[in-house]
Amino acid sequence: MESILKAIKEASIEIKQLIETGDTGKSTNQNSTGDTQLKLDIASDEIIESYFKKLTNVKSIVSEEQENIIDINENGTYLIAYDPLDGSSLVDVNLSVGSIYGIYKNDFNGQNIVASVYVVFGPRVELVYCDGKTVKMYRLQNGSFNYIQDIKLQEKGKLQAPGSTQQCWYPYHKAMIDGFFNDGYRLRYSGGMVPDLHQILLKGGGLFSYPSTSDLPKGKLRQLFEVFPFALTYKCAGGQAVNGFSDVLNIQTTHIHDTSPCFFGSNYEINKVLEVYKNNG
Ligand code: FDP
Repeated sequence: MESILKAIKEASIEIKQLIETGDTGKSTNQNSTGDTQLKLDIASDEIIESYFKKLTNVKSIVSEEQENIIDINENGTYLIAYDPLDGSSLVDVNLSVGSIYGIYKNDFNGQNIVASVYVVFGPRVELVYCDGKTVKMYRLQNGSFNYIQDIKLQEKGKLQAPGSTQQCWYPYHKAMIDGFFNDGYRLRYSGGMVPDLHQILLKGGGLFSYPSTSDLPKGKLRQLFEVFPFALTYKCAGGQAVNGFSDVLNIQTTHIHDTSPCFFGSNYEINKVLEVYKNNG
């Protein structure tokens, strides 16, 4: 695992430079979910792939930007699913973006995720590593990632980040979100999953939701690259991650680009979600 972490750190330093100086324009390609790829998406993907291809303990990798799994070493132990530059359309307005990595054993499935990493590229570059037990944050300072703190959620927070558009929310979901606001929760939604979830983790708690909607009944966020890595992180930080009804890591993935409704948060908010969805979903 050390070598994977080292590769992610080195790739992140290159991606930071790319974000600072690279072309934020669109490419002519689409990824498998139909999003037009930005030149930054493709370039970040190439950087990460080149680092992972050098590792003997990696069996295969799959990127959100690519159609298929790439096999690397038949005898490798780890399978890595990654989103090279999540929220890349925010770079041109100079908001924070991030990379997300899920590290699996045996196959790409929620039950088999063993570690996760995300990197936030904001005013500072921070890397959060979850080894399946604890959640540790590192900050890029003078060219190296230094340990800053362990991350632990409180039982209840004060923030909420509600994804998608109200037009497409089901009435019970809207009532739940309104209920949190009526209880004094503050809106914190940048449109970048990585900084939005990072904020809730560092401010002690709250709720990030990307539900099933009338236009996207299976949600928008991808299980392997986005949902499962953050689910592991939130669970190990003392919170929960659910699909509305149960632990999101118990979902069976049938295709590498499958999506799922998802809710990440501290215990109080997630228990409320489970209660509302049990009675309505
Ligand atoms: P984006 O499409 O800009 O890449 O990964 C998808 C994502 O961003 C997340 O980072 C973000 O949380 C979400 O989509 C935002 O979607 P909505 O605008 O539908 O809320």
